[in-house]
Amino acid sequence: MQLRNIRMPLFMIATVLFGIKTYVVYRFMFDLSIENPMQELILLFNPIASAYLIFAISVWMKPKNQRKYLRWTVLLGSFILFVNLIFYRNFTDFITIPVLFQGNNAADLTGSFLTLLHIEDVFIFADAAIVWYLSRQRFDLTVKLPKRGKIAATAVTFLLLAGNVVLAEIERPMLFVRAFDREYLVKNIGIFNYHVYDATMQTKTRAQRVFADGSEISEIETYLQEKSPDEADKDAELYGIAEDKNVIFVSVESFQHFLYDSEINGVETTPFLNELKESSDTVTFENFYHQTAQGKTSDSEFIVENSLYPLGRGAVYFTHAGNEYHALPEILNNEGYETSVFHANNGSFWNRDVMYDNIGYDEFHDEQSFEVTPENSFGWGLEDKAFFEQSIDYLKDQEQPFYSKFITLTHHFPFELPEEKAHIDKYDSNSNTLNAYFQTAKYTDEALEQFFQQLKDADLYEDSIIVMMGDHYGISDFHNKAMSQFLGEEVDPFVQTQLQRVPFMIHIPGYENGGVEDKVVGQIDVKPTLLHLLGVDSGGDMTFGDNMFSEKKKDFIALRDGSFVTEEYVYTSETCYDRKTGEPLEEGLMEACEPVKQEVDQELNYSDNIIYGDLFRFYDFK
Ligand code: GP9
Ligand code: MN
Repeated sequence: MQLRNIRMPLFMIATVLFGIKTYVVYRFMFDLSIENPMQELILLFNPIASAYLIFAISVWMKPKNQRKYLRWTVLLGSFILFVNLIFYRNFTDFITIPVLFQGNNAADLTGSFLTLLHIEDVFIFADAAIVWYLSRQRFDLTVKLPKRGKIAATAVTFLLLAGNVVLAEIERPMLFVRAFDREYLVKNIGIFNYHVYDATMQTKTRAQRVFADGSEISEIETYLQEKSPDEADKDAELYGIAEDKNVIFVSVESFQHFLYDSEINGVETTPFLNELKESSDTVTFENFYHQTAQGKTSDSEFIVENSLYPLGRGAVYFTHAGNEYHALPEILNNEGYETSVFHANNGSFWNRDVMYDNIGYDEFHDEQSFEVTPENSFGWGLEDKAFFEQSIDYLKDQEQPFYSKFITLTHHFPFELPEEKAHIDKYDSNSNTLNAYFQTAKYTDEALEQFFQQLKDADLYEDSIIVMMGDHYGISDFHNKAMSQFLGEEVDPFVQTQLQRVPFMIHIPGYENGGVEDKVVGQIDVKPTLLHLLGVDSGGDMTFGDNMFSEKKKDFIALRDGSFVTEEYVYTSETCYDRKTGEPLEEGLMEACEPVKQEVDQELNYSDNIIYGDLFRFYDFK
């Protein structure tokens, strides 16, 4: 066929090519779970509807402008898809506007970026190339419709959109109201409409602060008072055990619980942490969940410092760094502690410099405080061993007691390590990420062991307690196939939720009653727990978490996507599982999760309201 015999108008060609391309990308390049034929139909329908919506506007334009408009919109659309795919490969998530404005983070991601590029990505731009080519030929593929034709073409847009909304509503009622899960949104309305939705959310949440007044905070205060154990358990064994001691808090990058006791070819990944877990001077929580969302490390910091939930979109450290908080460093400053953070990355990454200042840290030792050379850095920067070693002098100079947070970096995606520094084999699976994961984990385990020794050598160890926590997952569900191979069981939504467990260990030199605790706890509980250990009364605080040692602790841990874990159940992907067996409850028993589910939604909502409305500005902490 001769190209000039093409009879289809260019805007229709663009619609078909772009629509089908987008479907193929959703279906085969993203990892969206398609559970039934209806979802499959919607997945095919929505890209065509969106493509038509965008390209049919061109019928109102002059031929020359039509060509220009179509060329550039196909290219822009392809680019949006491409950027989302790259982001998805790293985070199994879609871009939101707040994330987009974390520009300096994106710049620092360049190292990971190349690993995230795949050769087949050129396919995403194939339709743009074709449209571009056709629009530059001498034969004219633009349309000149009479007014009625234009109106008819536009009317089709609305029909398609309505069709999409109806299908989505049948498949997932109240999709927009319950939109915790971006994947559901993208599957149902497509990535482009999703971005429009996200922009609307952005405007709405901005307005929320302006219209907030003090009235909401008292309702939340009442809820929290009813829910949480009111008084500090002053008789509890560990109450005040850390009083006047230094607290060294180590946020261990990307460390997941499954690393404990794991082996590759007979070599333990985390021999040091395994040994600590067994020793009586350490309390280890084996059912401790991270609760982070798009803000990753910064979300984990936010949760620990405030015992509030992170936001569902963006990183609070960026979006609400100017809010009023009642954070851990500020409380500890008032108790006479010197407070500091050590992290060998850009001070502005995750907007830390601004947020740390706001929440009361006395000192922030960022990359500038360290000697970073080609020999001691790779991947994301200064390696953990050098990081700890160089921190010791600063630590010695601090006034005691101090509260110091260390954030490690080496065990970060893409988990790169020079060969001579790897003391364990790579795993062997189809995921390079999982394969490499054990090597950097072992490296960090060694770095922690050295750090303990350095603290002893510096005479700091005896007077300190050392808390270690994994910040969030390192292996996203993108690697489920390899993960299933490693675990020897299929990673279903239940297992996926259990994989969100990260280490949490409290090491108390000289203590003899430690051991492994199996209570369900999470990052939200860290602040009240630390205050308990330090003997600081947190009665007047507003926290969504509880002291982990309290008998009256709330019985659920909410994850940011609305999933939750209780002693009995795990609720995720709209299914209630028996936590002990991992089996979904039978039809009819599903309601077992319902009351907790309502509470979880309520609680996440309250926490969001505090942040969006900056409600602590109306509250007097005692
Ligand atoms: C960056 C480091 C890693 O400074 O904390 O951040 P992450 O990508 O894990 O959020
Ligand atoms: Mn992290």
